[in-house]
Parts: sequence; structure tokens; C-alpha cells
Amino acid sequence: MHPAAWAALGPLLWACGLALRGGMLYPRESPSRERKELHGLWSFRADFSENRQRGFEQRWYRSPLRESGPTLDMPVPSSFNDVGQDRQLRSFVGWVWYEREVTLPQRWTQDLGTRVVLRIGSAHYYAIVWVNGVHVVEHEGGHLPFEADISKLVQSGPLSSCRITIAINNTLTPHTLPPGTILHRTDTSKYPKGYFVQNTNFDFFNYAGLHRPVLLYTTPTTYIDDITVTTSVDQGTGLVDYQIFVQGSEHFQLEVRLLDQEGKVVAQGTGCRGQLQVPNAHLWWPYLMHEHPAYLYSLEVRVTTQTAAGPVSDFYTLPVGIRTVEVTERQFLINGKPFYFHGVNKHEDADIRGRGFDWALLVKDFNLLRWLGANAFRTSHYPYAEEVLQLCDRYGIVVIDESPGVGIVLAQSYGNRSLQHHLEVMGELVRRDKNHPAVVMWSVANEPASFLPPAGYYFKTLIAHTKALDPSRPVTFVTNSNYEADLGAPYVDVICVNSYYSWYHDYGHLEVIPLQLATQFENWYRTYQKPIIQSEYGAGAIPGFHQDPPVMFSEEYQKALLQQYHMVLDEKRKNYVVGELIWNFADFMTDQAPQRVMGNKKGIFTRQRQPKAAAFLLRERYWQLANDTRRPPAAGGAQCLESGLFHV
Ligand code: BDP
Repeated sequence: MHPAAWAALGPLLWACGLALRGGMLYPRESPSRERKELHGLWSFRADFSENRQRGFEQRWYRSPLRESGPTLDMPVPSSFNDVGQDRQLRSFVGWVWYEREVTLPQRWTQDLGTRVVLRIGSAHYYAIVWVNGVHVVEHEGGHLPFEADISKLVQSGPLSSCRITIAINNTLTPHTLPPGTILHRTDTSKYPKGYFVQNTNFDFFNYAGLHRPVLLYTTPTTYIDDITVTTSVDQGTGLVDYQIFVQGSEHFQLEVRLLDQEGKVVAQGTGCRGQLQVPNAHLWWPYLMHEHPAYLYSLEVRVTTQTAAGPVSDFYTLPVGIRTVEVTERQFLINGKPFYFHGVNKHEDADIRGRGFDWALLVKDFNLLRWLGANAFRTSHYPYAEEVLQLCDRYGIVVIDESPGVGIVLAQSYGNRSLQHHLEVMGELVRRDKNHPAVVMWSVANEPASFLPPAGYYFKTLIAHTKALDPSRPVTFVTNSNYEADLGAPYVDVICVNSYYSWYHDYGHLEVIPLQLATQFENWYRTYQKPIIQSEYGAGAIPGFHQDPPVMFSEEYQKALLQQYHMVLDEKRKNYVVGELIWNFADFMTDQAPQRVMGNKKGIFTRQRQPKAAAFLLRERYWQLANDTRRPPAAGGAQCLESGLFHV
């Protein structure tokens, strides 16, 4: 890589070693834990200096940002790209600086028995954090949370406030996830001196900034650091295996209780690991598969230590869904019953806020998913906010949880350095999402160049590592029907394949889809004998464009293309096809390119979440599929399933 590209990255330190330190429990309030959200307006400055290093040279973290130059107001959470009127900021590559002064409750700064933690839900892509000018943590990767224990800093002086500075660099290199390259334009007859652009091999805008909640939370100094729960079922008895990690002391008592939705204790135990047994357990069922989907128990954990001032306890409550997942040669089973994925691929993407987390958008999206009769989605092409997965748990929307391994196409991105980082990201992803019943499968990558020779070793290692991290879930990666050799497919449990017949080739010739799609399925199944998910298919439609007979980009063409796919899917789902996920739930922003009209228009909803004609077609289909593939009523119950619970 050109040395100046490294200059754009600045003092980027590469994480090494695969052992993750500590847990990453979602910060929940409890009798022993408080939260302080830092959303709202932060001070902001992009470092437009030629080498992007001025902020480090002038140590902008040492004093309030306003003292080192002009600042902008920047909302958090949000991407910084689309909130302003500045074209250069929209496409900025390099370091941006965020800062926020926080007033802390007195107890947090004076009670030495309180631990104060700063948690950043997501900072895309590389982040360095200072508190009161002191470096506290760095993190690589834009889609997973990271934390710093800042107790000592905020408890060391008379101050009741602290200043948080976060420098974030959005540069992508062949070794980041997703990868990218910096292209230096050196022809001075065409470009100014030092001109460079970020190049990527994925089809979405590289939004950047503080995308998810930033918050402070407290725990006692002896605290519940991590919980791992796995579940199984033995003849109607739910088995909940738990393992709890405590930090801060070696002498403590640990009690756990499992409560049902009425608040009744159904099982209890003591000690760091054990098994809770729940006779006649309510299982966690996907949406539309059961009359009471998404049943959640609460695992209450309490750890108590003796201190000079008496006993001190830390409490944490984890939602627990009891369910099983298995894969056979032809089926995907949830609670021992065949499950058919009828759902969508999404993006975290919306007007103005870019990839920024937004509750209103989240609730709207879940209302649309339920209206559509979707029972699943894939977190294409990176891990989504934890709040999204919490709603999936509560509504029974099944998730294929994908890493940011998208656009891995350069040979350089298959070296050891990239692999080490990818292994580490899978570690962070599993650590964060392992307890969500909605998550039924890990996806390590989307459309990697899996035909390149090093891809075999890369995916073998990556998939084995992911299975070792979590033996309870199957693993996949998403391939493309155009790839003739797939060196990763032998290692996955489920084949996920994307295809764009009559869109990226055979333009307008919808009639070739049945043959080409059937051939795709037959070839993949013959080669691997594994269940297959049509993990992407779709067509672009510009809302309001109508043409009949259909032509590309009209709403009619999008509908007609889907119908051709559905005919084949209906045939093959009798056999080994276990799911279909439309590309895409909603229109989304991409880089500018002649084949993109203000972004990718393959959404069945617009970017503003209004339905195109295809949404109604898919709605009919999904509700019908729900009826066709639902669980047969259990003996002695579920009568309402028979009486047509599911209707559009
Ligand atoms: C697929 C990619 C997806 C793209 C889609 C498209 O997985 O990210 O957005 O193509 O071109 O191959 O619309």
C-alpha cells in the first residue's frame, strides 16, 4: 500500500491476540447498576489537514476541542456524513473528532465501591478514546461495542465532570473488515497534489461516526462480567446451562433464579455454572410458528461479597429463550421442527442519520416485518445494534447474524493478518450475541472471492474457530451463484447463495429464471448435500416507475422477477431449500456510480419505508408460507392454529 495511505490512518494500532478480555453484557439497569446515556449533541471536527494528523500533532484531546479550532454540533447517535451541507464532509476520509463534557452524579465520583464504565456501541471504523485527556481505550471495527473502566480517572480528583474525546478514522484497507483500498491519484494534470479516494468492494455507503448509543454505566467493584447461556430440551423439560464470570473478587456468593413471564420462579441454583431444569417449559418459537411465539424467561443473577460496610450485591437480569437449533442434510430445525426462513436482508440505513441508531426507525421496521409476515432476516453485511436483536428475541424474528466480512476479494485480504483480525471479530460478535435466542446461525462473510486458492484455508480456519466459540449454532457464509468453485462451502453447515438472474445478466429476460435457478439449486445440492437458503435475490425498482409489459426498474418488473423465483422456490422447498430472503427490505444509500440511482433501489420498501408493489406480493406469499410451513398443532393445544390464525 502507498505510504500516504497509512498517513491517512494515522497511529492505527492493530489489535493482536485472540483472547478477548472480559464480557460485553448489554448495560441494563438493575438495583446495583445505573446508566447515563450520552446521546444528543457532541462537539465535532473533521481533520482536513493534508496528512490528517493535525489532531494528533496538536493533541486536540488535551483540552476542550473548541480551544483548538472551530467545531460543529454533531448528533449522536448518527453518521456524520448526511447531516451537513458540506460535500467534502459527506465523503470525508480520515480522522474526525468528537467530544462531550459530562456531569457525573456525586456518588459516581466519590464512592470508591462504584465502578464507572464508558461504553461505545459502535464507532466506525477505528476509534481512540481519551477521558480528561488521558488515553483509555482503542478499538478496531465499526459494528461492535467496546468499553473502558474509567473509575480511577473520574474518582481521582475534585471534579464532578469529565470530558470524553473520541477520534474516529473511517479509512478501510485490505486488512480491515470490510476491506477497502486508498487510491492515490498522482497524475497532477488531472488531480490536485495529494489527492486520494477510498475504494471499496461492497455496495453500501461507508457511513461513519458514532452510530450507536454511547453511555456510562456503573457496577459495584465486584461485578457480573459475563453470562453464557445455552439451552436444550429433554422431553418437554427445558434445560438451561449457565456459566457466569465474576470480576473484582474471588470470594463471593452467586445465586441464580429463572422467572417465567408471570414473575414466578421456575428454577434456581447457586455457583458459577450449572443447569436449571424447567418442567413443561414454554419454548421460544419463531413468529408465525406458534400461537405464543418468542416466550422469554428472565435469568436473575446476583453476586454478593462481604465488605467492611456489609454485604454488597451486583444484580443482572438476562432474557432467556429456551429453544434448540439443528441442521440435517435437508432441513433447518428449530425445536425439532422444520423451519423455513421467509424474510429479508436489511441494512442499517436511513435518510439524514445514515447508519445512526434510531428508535422510531427500529420500531417502524419491526412493524413492517410483522405486517409482511417475515419470520427472519440476515444482518447483511455487518452486526446490527444490540437493541435490534433484543426486539428479534421479543417478537420471534429469527436472525442470521453476519460479520462485517463483506467485499473480501483481494488476494492481500486472505493473508494471516486479515485472518487474525477476522477471527477476533468473530470472537467479539459471538461474545456480544451468544445469548440471543433469535440468533440461529452465524454468517462469517458475504460473497468473498471464495474461489481464490487461499480462501480454502482462510474459511476452514474461520469456520472451525466460530464453531469452537459457539458449538450450539450452525455456521454459514454467503456465496454467489456466479462462483464456479467455492473453497469455503465444504466447511459450512448451510449453503447460502445469492443470485441475480435477469438483472445482472439476461437483462429483461425473465423467462430464463426458472431454468437458471433450478440449475443453481440442483448443482449446489448435488455437490454439497446441505440445506440451501436463497440468501439474496431481487431487482431494482424506482418507486412510481410503471411499465407493463414490465421493463427493468419499473415496479412491475421487480414484481414479475420475484414471481419467477417463487415458482422454483415452491418446488425446491419441498426438498432441501430451507429459506428465501429478499434483497432488500428497503432502498439504501451506496457510493455514487452510473448503475446506482441515489443508491440501491432493490428495496421492497422505499428508503422512507413506504411499500412498492412488490411488498404486497411478498406479503401475500409470506402469510401463505406461514400457513403452509407452520408447526402442526401439538396434541391438546394450539387449536387456533387450525382455525386459520394466519391471514393477511
Ligand atoms: C449482492 C451483494 C449486495 C448488493 C447486491 C446488489 O451481496 O451487497 O447490494 O448484490 O447488487 O451481490 O444489489
